[in-house]
Amino acid sequence: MRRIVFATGNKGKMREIKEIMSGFDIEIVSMREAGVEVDVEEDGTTFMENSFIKARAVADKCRQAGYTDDIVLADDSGLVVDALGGEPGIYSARYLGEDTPYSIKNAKLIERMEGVPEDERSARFVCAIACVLPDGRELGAEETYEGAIGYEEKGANGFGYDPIFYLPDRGVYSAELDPDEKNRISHRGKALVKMKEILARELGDSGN
Ligand code: ITT
Repeated sequence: MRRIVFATGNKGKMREIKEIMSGFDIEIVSMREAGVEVDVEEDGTTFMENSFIKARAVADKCRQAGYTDDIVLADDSGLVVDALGGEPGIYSARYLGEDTPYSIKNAKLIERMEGVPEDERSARFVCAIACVLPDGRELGAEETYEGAIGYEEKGANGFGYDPIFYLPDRGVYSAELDPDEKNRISHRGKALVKMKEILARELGDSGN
């Protein structure tokens, strides 16, 4: 049976990816579950470039391991804060150090936003999904999740920067949303649905 190998080592992302793709009738495994884990240097200059760097590296590893029929997907994502010139952007995972707890990264961002007025606190999560098909064809999809940087950490759901990502229209923080609700409106949820549609067209079936 054809399966999708997801080129991510991030547990929060993988949990969401499995939730979002639970309605897709195809087996989804992480690169760890597939035994094709790689740690590549993400030296691209955009989310999409980095996403393809990860997807190609894992696709190569899959082919070497004899998995010639696997579809490989990767997610490169991050938080873009307008008042900080787009930081942390593609460096979101590496911001203040890869292993630094998010409580510290989040506190630092709130501190850097001190004095920034309400209407200049806009921010967005960006998610670029890269796909490498068994025949080498490459497909990409990118989406955003719009919000603002809040004044405190709130909520226990999600991961990473969700506790400081405020949704002005809803009056809640992203980490306060039910997982299903976040997945319905998030950068990752929307980019994966878009990729599903692209894949269905490319593979010439319903994608289900
Ligand atoms: P992989 O490369 O193995 O997938 P990573 O954590 O290094 O894992 P990225 O380079 O794409 O992944 O970095 C994305 C970072 O952006 C992630 O570690 C979070 O800090 C942040 N991020 C992305 N999506 C998020 C979301 O939905 N909620 C909160 N933070 C998010």
